[in-house]
Amino acid sequence: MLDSLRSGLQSAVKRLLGNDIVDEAAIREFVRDLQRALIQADVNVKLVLSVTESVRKRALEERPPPGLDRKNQIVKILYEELDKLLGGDQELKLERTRQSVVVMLGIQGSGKTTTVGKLARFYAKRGYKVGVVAADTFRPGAVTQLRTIAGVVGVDVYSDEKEKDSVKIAEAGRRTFVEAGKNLVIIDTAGRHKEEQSLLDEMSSIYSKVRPDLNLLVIDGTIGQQAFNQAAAFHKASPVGGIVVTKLDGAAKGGGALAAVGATGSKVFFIGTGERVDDFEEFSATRFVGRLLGMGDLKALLDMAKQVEGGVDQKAVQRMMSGKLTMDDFLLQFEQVNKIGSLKKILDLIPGASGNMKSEDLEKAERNMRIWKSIIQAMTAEERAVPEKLNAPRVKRIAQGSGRTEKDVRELVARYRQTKSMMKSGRGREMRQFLRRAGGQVSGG
Ligand SMILES: Nc1nc2c(ncn2[C@@H]2O[C@H](COP(=O)(O)OP(=O)(O)OP(=O)(O)O)[C@@H](O)[C@H]2O)c(=O)[nH]1
Ligand SMILES: [Mg+2]
Repeated sequence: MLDSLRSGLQSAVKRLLGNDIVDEAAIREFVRDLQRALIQADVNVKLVLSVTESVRKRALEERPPPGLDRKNQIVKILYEELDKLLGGDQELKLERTRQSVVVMLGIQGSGKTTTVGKLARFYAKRGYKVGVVAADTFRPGAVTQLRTIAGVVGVDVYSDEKEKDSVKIAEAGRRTFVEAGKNLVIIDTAGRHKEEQSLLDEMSSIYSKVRPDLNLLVIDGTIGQQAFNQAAAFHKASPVGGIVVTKLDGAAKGGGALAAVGATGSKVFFIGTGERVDDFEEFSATRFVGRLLGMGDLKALLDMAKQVEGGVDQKAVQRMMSGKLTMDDFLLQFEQVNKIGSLKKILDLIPGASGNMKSEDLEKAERNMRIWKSIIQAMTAEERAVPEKLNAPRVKRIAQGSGRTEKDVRELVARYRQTKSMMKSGRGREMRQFLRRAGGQVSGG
């Protein structure tokens, strides 16, 4: 996805990091590389200039915080500015305890009907009872298309092919599904062009009659910076509560579309990355930029640096860097993670893991963390210091003492071993570098 933008940004960063000293000339060159990459992705020129000017100014003026060198500081600045350009982090809140109604808007072919299916799948998987309404009376075969997609996803469809008034269908569909106890009703509408006043009128009437919780605008990512005008025009006709940018798979101009939408102040909640119902992701600018820059770990590192500043146990750091790891160190790592708020940031430190975490996995990881903590607390001081001593009878005793199963205990031991060998191997390099910086004067590793 967005391969050319990614490679453009990454080569700019690589060139910056390759400089021995970062002086004004190096920063100027970096800014020019950035401009080239962003303009190629069809980001609006004014936006490009404003974002790169901020990067340049901050790179020259700001001093790196303790634990971060100048080059990494500049990458961090880029990260923050791109994150801001794309609108930061936001999540769509459709409570499962309520009955939410969503109306899809968007011009012909933007991907509304496909997105109805993707959204239905997304929420059905999370336990929502979803119903979709075929209120497109404009396109021949629209009902059949929606029925096919709904069949794949396994959600109910409301349609009425004798009724020609889309507003009436939308109203009736909404009523039917609300009465049936659905907690998410998604209404598919006709493709409409902003010039076609009759269709804009239809959209306003659907909005005023149906009173949806959310008007979700679908924009084709291949149109690039044009997305700005499209989003603005729709918003004028009917209040847009959120945006889905589709076709970001292979869309060279996708970056431009995302930036343009960010500039309208509307929130991008989801992106479409292919034709299949699963080619769909929640959009988080922070994660997205991390992926673009190929360093999903950066934010986690920065957060950790902030958290542990001044509060590092030097001895523990030294032990960990030498490849020795007691259960207490292991627990300390967990607690560090707890303080930061989520295990995700640690996982992001591991190259290849960034951005791939599903929230189910995350919940599982956090649950494990609670279990392991109680297990470690049931160990003796000796067992914590030398976990190699954990034989079968000890495992049994610890399981009983902590109220967990022996399997849980064995899992913890296995995970401890893995972590320990990771600390020693190349994959632990980021972690060791981080620890070294956080630990200041500590050497080795
Ligand atoms: N590659 C790719 N294709 C997509 C994506 N989303 C939709 N499409 C394709 O775009 C085309 C149009 O999608 P539809 O969902 O029918 O668009 P629509 O907005 O409902 O169109 P109208 O009902 O005519 O207004 C279809 O061929 C979809 O398969 C996406 O994220 N990636
Ligand atoms: Mg359609």
